[in-house]
Amino acid sequence: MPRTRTALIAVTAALALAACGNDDEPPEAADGVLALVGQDDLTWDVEELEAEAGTVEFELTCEDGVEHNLVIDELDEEVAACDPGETVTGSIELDEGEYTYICTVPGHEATMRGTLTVN
Ligand SMILES: [Cu+2]
Repeated sequence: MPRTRTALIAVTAALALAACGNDDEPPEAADGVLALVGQDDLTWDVEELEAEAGTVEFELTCEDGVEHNLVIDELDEEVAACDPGETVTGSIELDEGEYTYICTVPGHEATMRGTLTVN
């Protein structure tokens, strides 16, 4: 029954592709939530973010290899911290202004710096 086998392979390939597609897309920001990924090469996936003043919510994801945290440098306040492979959420009250978000895990800060503009 070569025909049946071909159909099965096609379905499996489609499923595999769908799974890959999800991994490759940047995380979608749900309503007003800023999604940020701490990558294994000690960089952020996004280095510029914008938010409205008030309660700013973050979704922080660590890639599989390294732990990270998210600190608003100007306020010296940690918003969230994730273990490898974990996604966590956190929020912070921010007034209008420009902030720098960093990871303070030793050795990360030099390359993990992004700018958050709050309007
Ligand atoms: Cu880090």
